[in-house]
Formats: sequence, structure tokens, C-alpha cells
Amino acid sequence: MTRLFVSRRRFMGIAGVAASTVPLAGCDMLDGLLAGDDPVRGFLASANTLTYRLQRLLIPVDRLAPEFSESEIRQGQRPNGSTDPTDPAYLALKDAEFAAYRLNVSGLVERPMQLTLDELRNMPSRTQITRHDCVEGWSCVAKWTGVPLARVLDEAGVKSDARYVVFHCFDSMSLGLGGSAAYYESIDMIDARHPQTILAHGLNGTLLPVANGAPLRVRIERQLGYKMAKYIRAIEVVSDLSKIGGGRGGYWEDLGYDWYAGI
Ligand SMILES: Nc1nc2c(c(=O)[nH]1)N[C@H]1C(S)=C(S)[C@@H](COP(=O)(O)O)O[C@H]1N2
Ligand SMILES: [Mo]
Repeated sequence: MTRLFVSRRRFMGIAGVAASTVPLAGCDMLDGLLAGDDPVRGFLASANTLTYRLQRLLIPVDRLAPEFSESEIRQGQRPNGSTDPTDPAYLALKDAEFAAYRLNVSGLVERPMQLTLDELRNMPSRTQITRHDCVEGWSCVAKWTGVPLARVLDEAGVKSDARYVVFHCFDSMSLGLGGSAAYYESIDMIDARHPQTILAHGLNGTLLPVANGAPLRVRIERQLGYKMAKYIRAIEVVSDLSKIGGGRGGYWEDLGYDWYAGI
């Protein structure tokens, strides 16, 4: 298949050229993007801020990640990270096959909602065969089915000061020394409204298994695997990430990973 996407390495090449031509070209748009009031400035390392801004500038907001054919699915989606959460609230739901599950939608929305799995499954769905790239260096092609996040956001009515969508998860991760923190993630409104960003409830033609995030996980196809929160219990629309978790936009980000993990 054709490579429709710009690889991270090639992108950094473009970014390097673009950055180095800024003073010469005097490009207002680039200047604005490089120096403007970036909402993530306060918590992102500058290199990641630059990557984020340039990628947003150079790559069309609706550019699709590559999609594959059924024959390119070579194995099951490899479970990674949490694969069997033991948090009591999750176990109680799992024991009853998630019948009492509700997706909580809150924050900067006109109509906060609590959606059942049936309601989510009955919304318009999208199925896509995409490649999952984990930061640890492995990839898997799999078929995902779910409701576009944009659709859920539209039903809730996003307020004009919204900048990010936060995914709160059921599973907590050990931080050592007896501490733990709930997994969470966040994306900007561009990725939130991207056509391939779905709240997936199906994997390779079956219900999403527990190991891969049942009953609901997000697919964000233009970013690395750790952005794609599994075991989602709530979605919160916010204008600022600094008061959530450790303030850097995600469980792994709070431990030093980049917030923007575009590929
Ligand atoms: N809630 C939650 N989401 C998570 C993780 C996790 O540990 N907990 N791991 C992340 C990482 S690092 C990857 S690679 C993918 C793995 O998804 P998979 O198990 O379906 O392959 O989930 C991501 N989302
Ligand atoms: Mo990962």
C-alpha cells in the first residue's frame, strides 16, 4: 500500500527546514504558531510544543491515517499496559457484563450525559482497519468499530472555550512505594473531531475484549498507542489540563512522555 503519512523522522526533517526558514521567510503564520499563546506551553517541553505546532500547521486536520485490508490483519491485537484491571468499580461492572456501565460526559458541555453501552452501540458507527504503534517498538494491524467521538461531542454540545477532551479510565497503575494513579489521557479538539477518532466497542468483528479495554476505549489513529485510553469511564471537556492528574495531560505524560505523540 502507499505510504500516505509522513513518518516521524521525515516529519522532523520537514519541521527542521520549516523552523530554520522562519527568520528568513518572515512568515506571519509560522511566527504566530511558534511564538503564540500555545495552551500547552505551560506544561510541555519546548521540543514537543514545536512538534505539535508544526504538525498542526503542516498536516491537514482531516488527513487520514492509513487503513488496511482484512488480509493485513495477521494476529490478534496484542494486549499491553493494563490488561485485566482489578479496581473494585471495574470488577463490579465486569461481573455483570457491563450492564450497569454508563459513559459519563461532563465538563464544558451544554448537556452532560450518561450513555449506556446500548446507546453507544446504536449510534452511527465507523469501522476501520488501522495500525497501532506502541512506543515500545511493536505494531499491530486490527479492525476497530465504534462511535465517532465527534458525534458524542455534538450530542453533548461543546462550549466555545473547550480546548481538550480528557479520558478518565477505571484502571490505576502502580507508582511504586505503595502509590498509584488512575490512567488518563487527553487530546486537543482537532484530534477529538478527526473522522477516525472513535470510541471503540468492537475489535476484529467481536465485542472489545477486557484485555484491550472493554467496554470502551478510544482510537486516535495519528498518535502512539499510549494516547489511546482503554477502560474509559468518563469523558471530560476542559480548557486547561493543569488541574487534572499530575497536570501534564496523561498518566505517562506525568512520568515524562510527550503529550503530543503524533506519528
Ligand atoms: N487505561 C489504559 N489505557 C491504556 C493503557 C493502560 O495501561 N491503561 N496502555 C496504553 C498503551 S502503552 C498501549 S500500547 C495501548 C495498548 O492497547 P491494547 O492493549 O489494545 O494493545 O493501550 C494504551 N491505553
Ligand atoms: Mo504503548
